[in-house]
Amino acid sequence: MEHGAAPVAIAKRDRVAVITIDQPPVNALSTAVRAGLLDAVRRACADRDADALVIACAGKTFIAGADLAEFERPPEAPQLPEVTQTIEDCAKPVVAALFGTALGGGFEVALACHYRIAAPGARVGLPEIKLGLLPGAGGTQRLPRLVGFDRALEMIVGGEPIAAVDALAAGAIDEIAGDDLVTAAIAAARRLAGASLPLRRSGALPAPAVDQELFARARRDAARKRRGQRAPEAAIDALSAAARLPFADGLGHERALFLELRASDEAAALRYAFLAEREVAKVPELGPEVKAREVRRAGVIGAGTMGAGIAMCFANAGIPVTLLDVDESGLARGIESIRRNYAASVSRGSLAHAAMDARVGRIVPTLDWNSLRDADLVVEAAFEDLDVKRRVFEALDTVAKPGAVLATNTSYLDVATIAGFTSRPQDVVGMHFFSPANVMRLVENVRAPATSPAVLATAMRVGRALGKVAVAVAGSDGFVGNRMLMQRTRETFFLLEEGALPQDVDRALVEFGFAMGPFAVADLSGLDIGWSNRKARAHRRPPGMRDCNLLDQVCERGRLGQKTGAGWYRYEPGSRSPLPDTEIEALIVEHSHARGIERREISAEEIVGRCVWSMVNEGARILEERVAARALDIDMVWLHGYGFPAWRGGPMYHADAVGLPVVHDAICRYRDRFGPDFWTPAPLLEELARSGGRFTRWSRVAATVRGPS
Ligand code: 3H9
Repeated sequence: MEHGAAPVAIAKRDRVAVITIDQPPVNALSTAVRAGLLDAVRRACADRDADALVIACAGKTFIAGADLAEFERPPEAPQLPEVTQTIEDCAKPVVAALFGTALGGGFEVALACHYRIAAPGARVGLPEIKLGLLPGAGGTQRLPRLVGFDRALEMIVGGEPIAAVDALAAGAIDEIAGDDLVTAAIAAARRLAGASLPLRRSGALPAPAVDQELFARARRDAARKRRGQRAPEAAIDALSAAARLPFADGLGHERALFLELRASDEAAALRYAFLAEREVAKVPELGPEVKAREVRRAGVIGAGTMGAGIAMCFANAGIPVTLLDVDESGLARGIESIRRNYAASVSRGSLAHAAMDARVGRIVPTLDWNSLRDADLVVEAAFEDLDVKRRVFEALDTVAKPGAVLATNTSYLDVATIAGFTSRPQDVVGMHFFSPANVMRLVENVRAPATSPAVLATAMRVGRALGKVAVAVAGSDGFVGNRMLMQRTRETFFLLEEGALPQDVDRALVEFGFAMGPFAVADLSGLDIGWSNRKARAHRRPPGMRDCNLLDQVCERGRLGQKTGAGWYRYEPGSRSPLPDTEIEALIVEHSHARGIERREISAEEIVGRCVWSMVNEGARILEERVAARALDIDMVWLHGYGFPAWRGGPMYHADAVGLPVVHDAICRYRDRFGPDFWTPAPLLEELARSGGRFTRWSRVAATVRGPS
């Protein structure tokens, strides 16, 4: 084998130069790969003993895109557009052999080839938008010439990869290979070399005719669905340039937009979010010596909405699960809701009938505690009451096999107390799923002081196996997510009594980037949850501390949210659209009056500042108290469990980006105005603001999880 600049090699088979990229883990296009590929293509083009070229990859995937690690530096030569243009201009046929995930710059390399052949399981796509970018090596110009503008818009602005069969049907690839991809690619290359037809160069194809209204519609959609982000609009601009301009000019336009986005705050935040999603799985205190336990069978206790959703997660991941309830009709309702849920996916076309049957078949309903004997992990999702938890864990302790992981889905109760109901606290861990559990990606894995490292490691691995973003946290009231949420919720109520209305608060936070405002979300999930939580904590409120009881007043009127047709908003029958309600306005105004508060105009800036900085201040305490090990753990909780806009990175990243001195000053101003009870800056925030530090760069020597393994 003849080697180009490492990590790209050329081998000759049947007078075809097979260029193989070998850059683990995903063959990303680092500077070395781009240089090696460019050199290899040039040499193979000039090689008299080669009639054609194949571009292939070693490892588990074709090139998965540009190397994200290089984005913190200015672009280095050779840049990808030069590589793709050299490929397209090659006088000999160039065939791309695609497998795994050919994404971003990787798929752009393939689009510049003269022929694309894919393994049956391959997926291809241009997901740059998810990183705040657009395809920057000809993707916006070549793809529409192959598949049309409708499809190109869908793939580039949507960013979802598509399966090889769909890519073939759309015209994005030319062939699906049988068994041996590289052999099939060589055969295709030989065929093209032997044919007298001119090579099909994507860039030389005419741009299909398109109605400009398509782009106008796409802009309107993007403004609605991806509010506040620049990348979708830029991608649509680049695509519309493909319709208007000659190919070379379109490329120039695309490149200028790409470079603008590459340097944007939005792209930096999304890159952080991408890498943090991977980093979060690597718990600092779990060294390589800690081995997770095998989980082949699971159990779930409680067939309510939460338990049924958790059982579905196991079934979806191929893990058989026993679903136990103590009440026969409750169990039947749970199973019925599972069936309904799956049937809805089948009718939407997102799940095959056979897959539904297989999943339902993995869930075994039972009323008998002994059925949990074989489970390697049991998740308790019973009623949120310490006495109920006691009964469940005492019973579980008598039936679960030795070494089984016993998890509680509690959202507020103390995991250590629950662990104390068993004779094996080292095996008890919190696994806090979010509702609906089969949809929401977040799981907070809560370690109590006695939880063994192997048990935490098992919860982390199971979370990942279920397709979740699992975040390791320590026991604390509300863990990470709800503890920070309590701060924000308090401020939203204070804002109401000071002068805002629910729609003002919601609008400001939606403008900030949340998918929904907090009052609309509360109506959706039901106000009674927050109400009972509030009642349960009433005794903890120090006398004389400011408290707003508007939630009690709304709930006492029977307004419990969408399910009762009214909550913070009103709802027309059969509709889920929140409508501002004069009754609520009157109630709030009356409340302010009764408390002697003079209502005032409150700016969106103040609403966002008080909501977000109160969370960040609590986040700083969460770090100090080691409830979360890193700022990225907190950010992942908020991105995946609470709809914090990914393009702002997460609350802690966002605070860093705004500047900690600015955040600290804002909190001090609120303290001067509203008093120190809720607005004393956390010591860690003070220290970092003073020293020029950042939450996302801050770390301490990791604590180790105590207890036997
Ligand atoms: C682009 O291409 C712009 C162009 O238009 C440029 C034009 C000029 N770079 O996800 P996994 C690492 S933008 C560097 O756990 P999976 C990842 O961090 C890019 N590293 O595996 C992890 O590292 P570690 C467009 C990368 O099997 C390891 O690989 N491309 C990159 O579940 C395994 O990753 C994309 O947006 C990268 N590009 O999923 C694709 N990608 O082991 C982004 C991954 O240290 N990548 N790593 O934790 C993905 O979607 C998934 O990683 C992929 C594999 C589907 C490929």
